[in-house]
Amino acid sequence: MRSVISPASHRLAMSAEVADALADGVAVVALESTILSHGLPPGRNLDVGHRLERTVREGGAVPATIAVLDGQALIGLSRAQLERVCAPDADLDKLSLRDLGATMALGGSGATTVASTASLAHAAGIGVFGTGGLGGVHLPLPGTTTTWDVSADLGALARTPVLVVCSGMKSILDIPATLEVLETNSVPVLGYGTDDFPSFYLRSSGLPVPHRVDDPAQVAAVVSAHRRFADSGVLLANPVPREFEMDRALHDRLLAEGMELVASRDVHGADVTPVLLEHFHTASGGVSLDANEELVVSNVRLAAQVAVELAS
Ligand code: PSU
Ligand code: MN
Repeated sequence: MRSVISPASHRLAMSAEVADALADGVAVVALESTILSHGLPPGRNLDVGHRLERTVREGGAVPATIAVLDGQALIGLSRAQLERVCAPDADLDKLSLRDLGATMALGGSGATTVASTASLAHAAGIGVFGTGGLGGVHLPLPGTTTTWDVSADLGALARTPVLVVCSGMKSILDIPATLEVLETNSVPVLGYGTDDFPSFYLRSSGLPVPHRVDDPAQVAAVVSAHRRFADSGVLLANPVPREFEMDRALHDRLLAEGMELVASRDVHGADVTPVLLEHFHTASGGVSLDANEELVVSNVRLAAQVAVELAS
């Protein structure tokens, strides 16, 4: 009997450029779309989207920005598709891995997080992914003692053999708890040129990384060695470039304000990060936006270098 709904794999649409690169063994770097649709303001997001793709190309790899549009998981966006994701009136949902199947089967659209981008990248045969920040274990909101808000990014990394290059996670999360969950799930955490785990806007969270690497060849060697024993992902933590690191006092003040805001407005779940980001961006007069853009560009540049190493 013919099935009515085609399997999800039939709805995976690769751009010709990405398909050719994968067929020819050319390095490919996956890029997520939530960072554009929910992490950066309209206008700025499209410029950053183009800049990230350009950065990957300059590094000798092919960019594959990933999103779901009209029920199709797109691996590599056309100019028009990238514009649609970044449009001020795009109104895209933020799709974590749990949302992918439903959105694809029901013909919906949305932007992909680290969890869903990594999963789609792996399904497409892409092993390297560059982004900004990872989701993690949330801190309990004021007035509560526990949280069940643990990002699906961690579960996806536990099961998906993809290298994720990021600048750690924001200090709005419980960073020690997040590192524990990564350890439980056998996800190696590498510090790039640092012994400290970074916290997005700041170069150090005050916590050490278990392993330090100092060049793309070392990263590629670790990924290859890890692959022989485990199917989990690898996290490469690359601190924000020194000249764009935020002032720690300003950072700490905005964080405290942001947490208050989230609690007072009764914001929950997937909306927490976008609301906090928006507060940082407006209240810092754009300083956090510059830091955000530059750290993602730096991560994507590094991702391209590692992808080239792995492809050679
Ligand atoms: N951290 C950021 N910027 C972001 C995100 C995280 O600094 O845009 C996005 C990423 O797409 C990440 C997702 O995968 O938020 C995690 O969301 P949640 O905590 O709801 O799982
Ligand atoms: Mn969450």
